[in-house]
This record gives sequence, C-alpha cells and structure tokens, in this order.
Amino acid sequence: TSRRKFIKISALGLGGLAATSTAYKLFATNPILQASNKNNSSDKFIRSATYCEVCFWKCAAWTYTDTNGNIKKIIGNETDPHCYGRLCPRGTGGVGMYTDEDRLKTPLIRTTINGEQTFREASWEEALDLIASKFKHIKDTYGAESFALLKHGSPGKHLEHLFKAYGSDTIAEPAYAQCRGPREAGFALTYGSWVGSPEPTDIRDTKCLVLIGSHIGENMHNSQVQEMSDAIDNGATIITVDPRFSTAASKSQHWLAIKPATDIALMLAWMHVIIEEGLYDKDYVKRYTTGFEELKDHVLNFTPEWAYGITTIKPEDIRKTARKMASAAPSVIIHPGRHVSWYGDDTQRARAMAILNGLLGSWGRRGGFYFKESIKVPKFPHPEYPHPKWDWRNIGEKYPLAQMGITTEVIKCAIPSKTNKYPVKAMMVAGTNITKSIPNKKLLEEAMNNLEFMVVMDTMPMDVTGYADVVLPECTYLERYDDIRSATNRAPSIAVRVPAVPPKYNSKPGWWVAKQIGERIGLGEYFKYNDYEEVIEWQLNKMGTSLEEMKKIGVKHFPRTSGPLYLEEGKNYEFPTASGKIELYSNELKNLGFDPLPVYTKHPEPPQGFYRLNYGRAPMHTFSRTANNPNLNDLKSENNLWVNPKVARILGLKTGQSVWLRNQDKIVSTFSIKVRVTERIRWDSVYMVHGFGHDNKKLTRAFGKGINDTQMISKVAVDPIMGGTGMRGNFVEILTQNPHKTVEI
Ligand code: MGD
Ligand code: SF4
Repeated sequence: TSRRKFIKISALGLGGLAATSTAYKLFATNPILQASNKNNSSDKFIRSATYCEVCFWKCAAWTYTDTNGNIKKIIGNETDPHCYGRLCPRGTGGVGMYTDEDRLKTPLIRTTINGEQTFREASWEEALDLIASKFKHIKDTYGAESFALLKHGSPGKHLEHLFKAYGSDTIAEPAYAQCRGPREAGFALTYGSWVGSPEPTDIRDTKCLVLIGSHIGENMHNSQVQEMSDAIDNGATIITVDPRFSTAASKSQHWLAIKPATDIALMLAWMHVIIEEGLYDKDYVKRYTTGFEELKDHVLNFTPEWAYGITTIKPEDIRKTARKMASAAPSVIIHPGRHVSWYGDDTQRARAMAILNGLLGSWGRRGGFYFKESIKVPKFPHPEYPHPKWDWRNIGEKYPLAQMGITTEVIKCAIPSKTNKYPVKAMMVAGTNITKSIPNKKLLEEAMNNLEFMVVMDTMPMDVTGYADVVLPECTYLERYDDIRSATNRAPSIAVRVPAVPPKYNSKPGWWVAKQIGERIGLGEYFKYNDYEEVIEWQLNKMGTSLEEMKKIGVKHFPRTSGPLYLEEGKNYEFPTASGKIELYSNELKNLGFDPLPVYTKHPEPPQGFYRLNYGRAPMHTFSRTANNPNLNDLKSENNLWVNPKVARILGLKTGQSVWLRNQDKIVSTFSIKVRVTERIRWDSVYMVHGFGHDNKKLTRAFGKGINDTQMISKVAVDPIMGGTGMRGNFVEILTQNPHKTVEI
C-alpha cells in the first residue's frame, strides 16, 4: 500500500474522544457557553458584521447571536450591492458550517499503529512545530519554491502571505484552471481587462440576456439572480443556449437545446447574421474596435445553415435570436459565464462571446456591461517578499496567457521525472477539496503519493484531509476575522468580517495559523500584530473609517473616481489593449501562433452506449463544501442522474432507481446515484449536480450519497492558451447492476 494511503475510518474513534475532551475544555473557559449551561436565556441578540464564505459572491451579512452564544440567524446587509439585503439559501444556511458536529475539532497527525495508518490527535504546538520543521527542511534541501500551496477563499489569502514571505510563489487555485480562467483570458484579449467577480453585467437594465451554458438561478450568485428576476419582470428577453432545460431556460423566450460542444459554431453563425444583415452597432464598431474587416471575411461562410448541421439548432431560430439581440442592443448581454473550462478551446469560446458583445456595442453601455470599480485596501506594512528562483509562471510557461497558477501543472511537478525542472516536494492545501475539484484523480494520487509532506487546513474532514500528514482545523468564517472585502462593482464598497462567536472546539483562524508558522520559521517581521483585528483597524483608519464604525454599518460605500459607469456618447475611449481598441481580431493570438479569430473545431462524441457527462450546480449547494452542512443537506442530500426518456426506455430505467456509472477509461463510480427520467436533458447526455459522492466516512451525512462527477472525469482537454482543463469531454455508461463485489458501507 502507498505511504499516503487515504485514511478512511481509523481515526473515527479518536475523533469521538476529541469531541468530549475539547468540548469540556471550551466549556470550562468560555463564558458564553457557561452562560448557556445556566439556561440563562434572553431575547437580546448581538449583531455582528460578516460576509458570507459559502460561495465567492461574498455577500455582506449580519449574524444574530443570542446571549447564550447561539447564532440564531444570518441575514443580508440591506445596503450591500452583492445581496441587496437578501441572502441565498446557502448563505442563510451558512450557520450549519458552524454547528456541523462532524467538523474537524483538533489538529491531527498521521501515524502508524500496528501497521495501520491512522491519525492521532495533537496539540497545536506539536502540529505547528512539525509543520515548521518541514518548512525549514524543504527550504534547506530543495529551496522554498518546492513547497507548493493549493488554496481557495479567505484562508488562502493568509497562507499566500506566509508562502511569499517564505520564498515560494508556487501557488494555484481551482478557481482559475478549473473555472473562469478561460473567460478571463478571452475577455482580456478582446477588451484588455478581466471580467472578474462579481461580473460587471448590467443585468438590472438589460433588454436581452443571452446565457450560453450559464445557469443563473441554479448557479446562485445572489445579486445577479435578483437582477435577472427584475429584468424578466421588466420584459427583458432571455435567450438560453443549453443542452439541458435549466431553470434559466424555463424563464426564456428562446431555449436553444444545442448539441454539446458546438457553441462556437452557433456564435459564428450569429456573427454572420449580425454582420450580413447590417445589424451591428456601426458607430461603436468604427469608433472603438479594430479588426472588423477580418472578422467580416472570417464569418462570411458561417451561415445559419452551416451551423444547423453542427449545432442542431434550426437556421430560422439562429436568425430570429440574432435579430432579437440586435434589436435590444446596446442593452444586451452575451453573458461570459463563470465555470467555463469545458472543451479545451474555451478561451476561443470566450473570445466569441466577447466579440459578439463588441459587435452589438454592449461593453460600456447601460444594460450591457458597466465599467466596474473597486477601492484599494492599503497593504499592512511588512518587509519585501524574497524573489523565488521559479514560481507558478515558470511551471505554466507552456501556456503563454496563463495569468494565475495552473493547479494541474503544479500537481504534475510533484511527480519526479527527468524533464521536471520544478520539483514540488511538499504541499499545503487550504480551503479547497482538491480530490473533488481537480480532475484526473489518478494523477493527483500519484502526485500526493510522491510528496514528502502534505498539510491540509480545512473546517471539515473532507476527502482531501484523508491524504494529509497533518490536518489543521480552521474555525469557520463565523468565528474569525478575515481580510476586508473590496470587490468591483458599479461603485466601490468594502465589507468586514468580524467573529460572531469564539472558535468552537480546538479550531483556530487561518491568519493565526499563518502567523504561528511564520514566527516559528523566523518570519516574525511579516506578522507584526497580535490579532488580525489590528491589521483591519489599521487599514480602515487609512481608508477614513474605523472598525468601530464598520461593526455598526457592515458595508461602507465610496464614490467612483475612475469616470462614468458607461461610455459617453460620441466620445473616444482608450481600452487597455495593445491597440487601445476592442480587438475583434487578435494580433496577440496570431503572434503566439493561435487562431486570431475563433474557429469551430469538432470535439469527440460519445461512442455507442455512452452518454456525455454534463454537470452543474444546485441552488442550495456550493461545489463539495456544503454537502454535509446539516441545514443544506436537509434541503438536498444527494444528486440525481438526469436521463432522457428515450434513453430510459432503451435501458429500462425508472425514476428513483439506483445506477452506477463507468466512464470511457473504465473508471467505475464508487457509489450509486438515483435516476431522474426527464425531457429536460438531451438524449446524448446525462446530467448531475457537482459536489456529491463523498468518500470520507467522517462526513456522516454526505458519505456515499450520490456520485462524485470529478471521479468520472479522467480525461481533460487542455486549453493551449491558458492551461484550463476542459472537463466536459467525458462519456459514461449506465450500469444497472452493482459492479462492486462487496458493497461499501
Ligand atoms: P469545494 O469543493 O467547495 O471547492 O473547488 P474547491 O475550492 O475545492 O471545497 C472547498 C473546501 O474548503 C472544502 O473542503 C471545505 O470544507 C473547505 N472550507 C470551506 N470553508 C472553509 C474555511 O473557512 N476555511 C478552510 N480552511 N476551509 C474551508 C471549487 C472549484 O471546483 C471551482 S471554483 C469550480 S468553478 C470548478 N467546478 C467544478 C465542477 O463544476 N465540476 C467538477 N467536476 N469539478 C469542478 N471543479 C472546480
Ligand atoms: Fe453566500 Fe449565497 Fe451570497 Fe454566495 S450568493 S455569498 S452563498 S449568500
């Protein structure tokens, strides 16, 4: 067996013990919990400012805690532009992250007892000393660069500071190569700037919203969903392009049930119609864009009839929808989407979206895209970071437009080989469940197996913790300070996160962990504060406010300073591209040897008996992080496999029946999934919600519920421009008999 064998159950007994001992310790020292024992109830609530961490929309919120120290509710901050005073079901249920009794309770260290690998409980002192000794060892033996950080969300920010101070910028997160990286590359090539989050889509004033595989409503990004609902009430046209009849599709005037992997062909045909019929915004194109003539020539032959044969969308529907968009222009949005790493030519698909917006003149226009703005939070002083000899840029050098670390490339560096110039020997994973979010588990396991040391910091005993040498329990977002939220929006605003309650069990905030490790390895100069509160207070003072004020208001607004929200009629504007114009034709791509204009390429199709695996979101869950949350698990405890009635007839499947999946590489799902027979999915595909099928038994509610889509994704089509991993080219067979000899309980 491998050294880093996934530890499945052996620590369970110990975990139970930890609960009693740490709960006792906390009780003895915590006045709030002592009060609760005296049954000292009161109607008074303490209100604390926070912003949500259940997804990355970061809605500002208020927590209400009673005098017994119980968080009673979380509600949206009424002045916040991310939520307009209302949280989504996940944000409201966020308190379940705090109350979940399966939480990690104390640090754990991998050990071998009677030849069996297991975890034993450890004190923070012991765990941190061990980690610090590994940091020193890796730096002395290989160089700091060989210690990699895979991270996501707020804890990642604190650890990024630690790693950079240490001398490593070998850092990556799945939010890039497995998510929105291709769209950022595609839009940056065209407009010179990233789309970013929240997307600067002016949905509230739009007349036509085009969603291409973006399922807003199931993909619950708060203010975006609220604005879409208002836009619908105001009579906006919604056009949805999706092989599945999504919730958004059900609200649409036009649902184009496209054949998967053919979106670029549809968009080329839309461009053809818009140009041939003279429907494009002529003034805008002339004033602000470059490369129109090349584009016109390029799309000349991409007629709706040509696209019909590829997309299965009727020519008259292509024409009708193109005209609809043009009649709404410039108040039209071809939405850039969010999770867009699908087929490996994703940057080019994002380019096609960007070009369409350019033709219709919607960038910088009311009801299209506004010019976003944020306010800079001053940096708390610290010495300069050392310069690593190599970093994520070198690791991703094959992909010329990679603008962040590519997880899969960093992971590959942990596998020793003659050609590997950037050896990764140790890894810290924080706030990301990589075994459920990064495809090709075989590669991931091989990499993890070769690491000398792996530490995971999480709030929950997620699957990834099973591979660690040391597991650190972070307290939840409701129990800690984090960085000030400063996001781009129509106008700048900031929000703070203040602990509503003290950390439960023996858990600690991420900033504290970073500081403790830093101090142990001689980097105390980078952490000159006792409490993160001091950092925030210092920053807020510099911004003309204070923690005291922010605790009262939660969100503070600042005036715009970068100019108007939209382009001014008849005025020139310099875009931050090389030419200063919107680049319909991309010289940058051409110089790098890529297609300067998007081209449709045919992707593999499912062989006989196989169906394309499509996946997406449910409104009450975020990735894999919420499956065990008691409140959200209550709303949806497992995923289903959507199957077209035609397929159900052929295979004799019924709704509610349990099936297993086997993919093109003969990988069989560990668990089963219940079938849902529905017309809402095309016959050539099946669909499931991402984030279920957990295999760590310590997740008592989520374990074994449904299938983990990532397990079925063993083949990826890598985007040659920015290194994104296209994950929608995997095909599955549906097995009605349990393929496992013994059933795992
Ligand atoms: P999660 O699966 O939610 O998201 O991928 P991940 O970032 O890995 O895992 C988050 C982890 O953070 C969990 O283990 C959770 O317990 C932990 N966590 C939550 N809060 C905290 C905290 O406060 N502190 C700490 N230390 N840990 C915390 C997301 C990524 O996945 C993204 S952004 C996208 S868009 C992709 N989506 C996607 C998909 O749709 N399908 C498939 N198959 N793969 C995907 N991968 C990508
Ligand atoms: Fe939280 Fe929902 Fe806002 Fe995401 S959209 S930050 S889960 S309230």
